[in-house]
Amino acid sequence: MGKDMIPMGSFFQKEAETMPVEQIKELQSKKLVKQVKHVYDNVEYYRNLMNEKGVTPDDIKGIEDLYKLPFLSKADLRECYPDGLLAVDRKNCVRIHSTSGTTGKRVVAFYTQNDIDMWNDCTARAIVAAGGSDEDTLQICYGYGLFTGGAGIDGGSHKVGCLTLPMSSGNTDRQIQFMMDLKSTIICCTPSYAAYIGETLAEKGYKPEDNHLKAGIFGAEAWTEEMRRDIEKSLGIKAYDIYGLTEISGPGVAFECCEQNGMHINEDHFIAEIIDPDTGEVLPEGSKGELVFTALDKEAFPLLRYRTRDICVLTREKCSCGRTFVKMCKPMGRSDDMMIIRGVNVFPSQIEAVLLNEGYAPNYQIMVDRVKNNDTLDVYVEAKEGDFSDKVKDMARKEKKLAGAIKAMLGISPVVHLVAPKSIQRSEGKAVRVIDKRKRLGITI
Ligand code: DLL
Repeated sequence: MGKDMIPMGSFFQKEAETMPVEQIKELQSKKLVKQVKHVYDNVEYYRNLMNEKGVTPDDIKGIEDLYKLPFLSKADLRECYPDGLLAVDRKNCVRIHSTSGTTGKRVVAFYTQNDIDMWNDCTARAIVAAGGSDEDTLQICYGYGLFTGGAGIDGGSHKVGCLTLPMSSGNTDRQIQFMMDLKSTIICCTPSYAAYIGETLAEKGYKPEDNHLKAGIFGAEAWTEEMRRDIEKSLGIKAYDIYGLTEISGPGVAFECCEQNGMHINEDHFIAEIIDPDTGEVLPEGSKGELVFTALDKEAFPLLRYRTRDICVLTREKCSCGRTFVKMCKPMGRSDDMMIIRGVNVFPSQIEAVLLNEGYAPNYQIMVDRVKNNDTLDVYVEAKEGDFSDKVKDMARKEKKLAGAIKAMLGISPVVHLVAPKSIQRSEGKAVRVIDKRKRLGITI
């Protein structure tokens, strides 16, 4: 069974995507002035931050003044939970999405219909850049629901006119059956799930050329070039990276083109900056630092200078695809302690909160690894005095209960190991709470 060639050089919105850089900057300046006024007038929290810094909307005449604005961080978003940063009437909002958050406080992002349209344009651009068109059958195995992956790609797929298979995540046998029977040509999921599907196909005796896939759009977690090669080989496809975060909309803030060497940021909608994570100083293009986004068109949840905590480099070199948007490299790590495990954002403090809640002392260690392309999460916790009984069944029951409580908080299941009191090494400095063995594979988030 042959595979169709991917038509290259297509754009979803050519005029915007190939706009000369000077024009992009002019457009950003114009939008920024308007957006700052919108936020100042409608978001009391940010107005107060601006007032504290002594900045008014009149001080912002264009992108050259961006540095004057205060940053927003995840801590601000938590403080404003659930709707303290909402800039429009609730009746004008049509959707929310949310990330997992520490100690139960999630980040809740609101969207108006215009926000959804703009976001869908972004994911449509990513699909077309990966060779997608209305000839394609696009299988979405990102989770649908509060997570932005499923709904975000779905909206773009409809805009492009693909036949959309809204599979959501999991149930690999069904994914494979639909992929084969409905002749999916593009698959969208986390890279680790793509690798797992590839392995499962091989186990079932399928060769890469037996499926109809030509491309995959993978993101939401870190992946390496080696992983890209493995996935491309096992599925017989071209694998493209896609980046985004709930706070700024979702997938599609940036996406890869045929060059497959960095993601174009949709600069007509978002301004990207790189800052020194310690000092907040804006760094020149090409420097490694923390990625900061300003959303120029969002109505409901318009974040200005949001610190992503993702460490990365921006480059603006001429790209053979014709797009003029600046490129971000694959995120190289984080400036906070967030981990992404099976596509879910996890903070050690969330696990600690559960342990304390269940009456355990905060003596624990979290071990993360990737085995056969699946992330594993093991939590070692010191049993309470008197907990240690000879009855293995009792211990297993307690471990299961703790694992259930952690799953309820994170949405993913850990394996809990109760260990002898005082057996977890005490540290004289900062406790080493997390051992992330995925680093040996080059995975840094
Ligand atoms: O992960 C949105 C998304 C869905 C992106 C589907 C791509 C595909 P959050 O759950 O809010 O949103 O997590 C955002 O995930 O700050 C990065 O640390 C990480 N991340 C997202 N995409 C990539 C990627 C979605 N391509 C956080 N490579 C971000 C590495 C990524 N890390």
